[in-house]
This record gives sequence, C-alpha cells and structure tokens, in this order.
Amino acid sequence: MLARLAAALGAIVVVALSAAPADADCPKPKPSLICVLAPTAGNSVHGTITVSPARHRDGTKGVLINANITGLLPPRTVHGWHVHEFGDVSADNGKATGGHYNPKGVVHGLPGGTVRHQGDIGNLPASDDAGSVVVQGHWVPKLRAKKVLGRALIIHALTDDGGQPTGNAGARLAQCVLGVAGPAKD
Ligand SMILES: *[C@@H]1O[C@H](CO)[C@@H](O)[C@H](O)[C@H]1NC(C)=O
Ligand SMILES: [Cu+2]
Repeated sequence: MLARLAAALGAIVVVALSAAPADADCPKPKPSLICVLAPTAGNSVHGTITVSPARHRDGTKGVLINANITGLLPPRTVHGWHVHEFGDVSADNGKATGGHYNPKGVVHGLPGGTVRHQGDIGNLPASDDAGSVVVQGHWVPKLRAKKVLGRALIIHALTDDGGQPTGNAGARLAQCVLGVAGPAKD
C-alpha cells in the first residue's frame, strides 16, 4: 500500500518536472505580423505591412503599423485601409475577406474617434508623385496583434471618410493575410 502510494507520488513529481518550461525566466517574445499585398484584378498595388504590439505612454495597448506600398494611383491620393474579418484572399476583387473586423458589432469610425470597428485603422498618408507611401509607426489603439493574426488587410480605392457603414472607401485595390513575421531585419 505504502509502496504503491510512493510510486504514484513519484509519477506525479515526474509529470510536474517534465511540464515545467525550461525557459520560465525568459519573457516570451511578442509576435509581430507581416502582410504581403497582392493587387486585386485590374490594379497594381503592391507592398509589405507589419503590425507590432505596442503600449502607449498612457498605458493603452495597441499596435504600431509600418508599411511600404506602391501603385497607389492616381498619385497624391489618400486611401483607406482596414483589417477585414477573414483571411480569405481567394476572390480577385478582395470580397472574400468579408467586412471590417468588428467583433464588438459597433459602428464604423476612424482611429482617433471614440467608437470604431477594431479593424478601422484609418487612412494611409497621401501617396507621393510616384503613387507610393511609406508608413512608420502608425499607432492604432486597442487593436491586438494576436486577434488579427490570419485576418486580411485591405487597401481601398478611396479615402475612408468615417461615414457609415464602412467609410465610403470604395473598391478593394489590394489584399493580404496577416501572418507570423520572422525575426526583425532592421
Ligand atoms: C520600399 O519598397 C521599395 C521597393 O518596392 C524599396 O525600393 C524601398 O527601399 C522601400 N522603402 C523603405 C523605406 O523600406
Ligand atoms: Cu475595408
């Protein structure tokens, strides 16, 4: 009886030891996401977007978005961009990605506003004379990188004016799926 109890306890200790993480003292690196744009039919927008978890000075959690996008024609135009619900880029018009990522079922808005879809990341800066934009550290409060992993990012033809229901941003020029990024290269 006692021997059997000791054996059972031994088994529990072994299980507990093998389950203990070897690197318990190392903080887990936070995943960053990467999205490589492909143009929808009839368009020529290409680019790469990264999404990194960040915390604002006031303690708000969110993400910082970097992007380098070309083919935003005509030149000097402002294009809305959003996280859309599904990572399905099988439709050549971008429509298989569904609507904006909006888990709370609220109304549309822009990142500075009090109410908005979580996928409402606003507008790109105006494209330059060549139709390109480079974005460094576009802050989006309350968006969580791990919640958008596997969803799509859409670049629209028109400016998101914040209007209902989806900002009047027009056709979808390019789409990509947010995936796990490798180690930072810069
Ligand atoms: C943006 O991408 C283009 C190629 O598409 C590259 O030539 C350029 O160096 C990139 N710019 C930045 C700031 O990464
Ligand atoms: Cu959109």
